[in-house]
Amino acid sequence: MSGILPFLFCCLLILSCTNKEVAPPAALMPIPNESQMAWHEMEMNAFVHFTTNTFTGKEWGYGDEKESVFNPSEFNADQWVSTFKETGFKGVILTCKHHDGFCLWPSQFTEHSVKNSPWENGKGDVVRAVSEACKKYGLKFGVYVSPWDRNHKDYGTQPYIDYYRNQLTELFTNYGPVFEMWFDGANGGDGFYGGKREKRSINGATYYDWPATLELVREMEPNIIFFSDAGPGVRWVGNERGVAGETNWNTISPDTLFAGKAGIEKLLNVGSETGNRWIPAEVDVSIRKGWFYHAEEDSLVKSPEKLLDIYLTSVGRGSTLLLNIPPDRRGLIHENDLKSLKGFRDLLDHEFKTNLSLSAKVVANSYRGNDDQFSPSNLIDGNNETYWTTNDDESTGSLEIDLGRTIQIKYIVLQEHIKLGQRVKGFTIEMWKDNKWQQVAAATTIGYKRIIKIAPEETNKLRIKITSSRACPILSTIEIF
Ligand code: FUL
Repeated sequence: MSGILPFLFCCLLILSCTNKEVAPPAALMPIPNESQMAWHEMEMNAFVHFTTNTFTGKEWGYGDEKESVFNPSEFNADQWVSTFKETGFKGVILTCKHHDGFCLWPSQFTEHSVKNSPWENGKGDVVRAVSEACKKYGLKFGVYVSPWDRNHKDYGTQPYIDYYRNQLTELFTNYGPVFEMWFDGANGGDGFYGGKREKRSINGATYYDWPATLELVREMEPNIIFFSDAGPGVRWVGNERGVAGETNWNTISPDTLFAGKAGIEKLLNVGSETGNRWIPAEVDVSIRKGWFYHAEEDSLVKSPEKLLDIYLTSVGRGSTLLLNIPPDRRGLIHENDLKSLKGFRDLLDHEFKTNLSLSAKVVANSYRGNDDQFSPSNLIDGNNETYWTTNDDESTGSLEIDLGRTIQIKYIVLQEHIKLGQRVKGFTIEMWKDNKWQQVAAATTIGYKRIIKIAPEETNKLRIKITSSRACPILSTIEIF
């Protein structure tokens, strides 16, 4: 009896030593919250600018437009949303109210809305129609409600803030769920203001008391993502050309940022490696020259090739694309825009048709604790939840991908496992050519997704070197097209 217990204890000790679990890396803070993570995964959303401007030919209505001008002849939200669905968009953000103050829903707090327009005898509701079409086609619904209101008599004083909050309550209680809310940076200036026709300036840092407004909305929609120049959910990318920074950190320190602050475009475009908050950049850009439909821009709709370029400088740089597609005076997406969108979808399907990494083999110079749960094969298993990573004391790594045959390559897609933080600061891509490794690309950040386009080349082997990382690199995906 006396010898058995020590013997069992030794067995247990040996077992626990040989089966020792290798722990995953600790998160490198800050990290995305669940809503932000879902937002990253959406990749492409549609933006819809539609209001009296569509009928007056303006981009910024003064606020004195008669409600009677709003009169789409063939309004059909199903046509919009089904088109977005077919093109691959996952959400829609609608200008429920632009700077002119005209409301696309029959708000009880103003006369300046669809209820006083001839459209559907004042019984129409664009917000309702779009939110319902989103439910029907399985897209998420978001709202743009301009804080600047050139129509409202009280703009610039506290009663307007109360009005704005009443409208948010109306929208969020009647039209949800809402996944994202847009606060525009354009704020204050001249306008109608109930007939005063004057210039009103506000202090962008204090006037709106954003913390209280965000709190009010969060009570109604706890998981909402707030877009503004500085977040707090997602930030503006700093331009309206569709271009995220070649270096693009999802992190930034927003302490001194606020909507409309001048001179922060470059910072918003690139983010900040040591930023203390996760506030990724959203890339808003219009398929046309303007944000609203103008017949004279019918020939200026961006081509499918241009849209693919924009895709590569937005989604391909770790951001989410918010592409504006403005309906015309009929209340339909114009034929030229439809054609471009369809061409864009066809191009995406053509360029990213067969992922060659699914049938490849990948080896790494090292992987965490030699434990299979962190092995490089996770990079090509088609599962974003599994990943390759190294030991904590390593901040570089080398991955060799054997394609098994010589084939032409044009795109390499990399993804970091950002749930544990954004880490990679630099990487290179090499190809095996003429019996040696030849570098074909060098870049900085990866983030949620990085797409590297190269001049099409034939090869049978690729090497990806992580040359610099803030902590041990964690990659979930390599795709090759
Ligand atoms: C800007 C606005 O002033 C434009 O009219 C448009 O809505 C764009 C998305 O944001 O700041």
